[in-house]
Amino acid sequence: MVSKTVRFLLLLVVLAAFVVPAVAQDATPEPAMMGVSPACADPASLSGDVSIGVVFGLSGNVSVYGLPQRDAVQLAVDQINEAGYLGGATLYPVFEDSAGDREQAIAAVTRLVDQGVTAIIGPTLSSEMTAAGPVAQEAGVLILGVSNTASGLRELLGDFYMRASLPESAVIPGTIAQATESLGLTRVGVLYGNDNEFTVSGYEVFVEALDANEVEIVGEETFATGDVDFNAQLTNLISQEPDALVVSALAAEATQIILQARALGYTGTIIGGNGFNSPAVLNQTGADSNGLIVGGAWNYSNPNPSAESVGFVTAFEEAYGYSPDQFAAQAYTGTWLIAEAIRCADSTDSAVVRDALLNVADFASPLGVFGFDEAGEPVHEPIAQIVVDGRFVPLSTVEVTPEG
Ligand code: 1QQ
Repeated sequence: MVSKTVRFLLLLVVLAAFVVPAVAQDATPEPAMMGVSPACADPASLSGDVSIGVVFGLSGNVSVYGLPQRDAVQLAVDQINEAGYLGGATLYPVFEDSAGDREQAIAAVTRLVDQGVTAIIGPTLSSEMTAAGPVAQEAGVLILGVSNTASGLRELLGDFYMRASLPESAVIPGTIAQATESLGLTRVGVLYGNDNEFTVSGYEVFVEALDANEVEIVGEETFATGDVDFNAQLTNLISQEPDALVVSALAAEATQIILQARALGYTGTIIGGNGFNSPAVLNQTGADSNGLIVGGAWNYSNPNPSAESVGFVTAFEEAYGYSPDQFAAQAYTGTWLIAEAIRCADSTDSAVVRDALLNVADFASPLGVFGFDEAGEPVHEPIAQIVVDGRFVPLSTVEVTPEG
């Protein structure tokens, strides 16, 4: 005989079976941590510390990118080790500061290679990577860019170079097409830094994209890294009454260009390259950056974030008390990619890990579903963004007018 109480409990259990899934579906999705790849079993051969080098610009102007990158790598490492993702081994990051400087990047990568690290993440800038990448290539050590966006780096550096960061050539064409359509651009002025691999490459990609969209370039001006006065160049460009200013610059120069263009009375649209992608640029320019259009690999306000993006944001904010930016999302993803490759390789041999990384496909990440093409370049969806009230939001979610 089943007692009345037991029957009531059974009824509750049966009801719960129907009710719980319905509630779970309606609730905000649980923040997901990056998952174990079904492609690879638990690694059997790994043990002890698996060292990886991490080279970012942690001081000087470039630190607006490097500090969030460092925090993101540390968060990923903590999660990877907590999850026992490398089986019996612990991922051990060795951090180095390259300060945005080519020579310091070479010195940092040389130290890490000499220590026998399995892989290196960074350095931050394409200019640093162009200088330091050959050291890793020569030594046969996998070096993974997580913020390099200049074109052709793998062709230039060799097959131990890979990146988790979409090159500008994968981001800018869509941004220019979308901006051209929503703003009706026909004539623009172009300004770029002519002494840096990233700013020059970004400029070339902009020119090609503008050409493809039949937007006329009514003036071109240049500057050098470290310049602080852009009034002459901006005055020339603004006198042409362009529909937009298109700028390829790193954060320090980007900030001054925005402020000085507005001070000269320019109220039109500014379209920036990846260097503009830092919240620091927006904080330092305030209302002057409203209407700024920048393509990116990740956006905090994406209306349809992946579960991994939600999980990443939650964990990052909890750990550090500030919100992650695109550079943090890429560095976090890159660290998980390295862990995935070491796990799947079940080896700390850099060449074996490099081959495993090339094979990573359909990897669920905060950047979206991530993989590599035949050329070893990263593949995932980019996102065009516009600055509204001091924050980057997806351009597709905003009605824009030529005056921003
Ligand atoms: C590069 C970049 C910079 C903006 C990274 C911070 O894209 O140097 O390639």
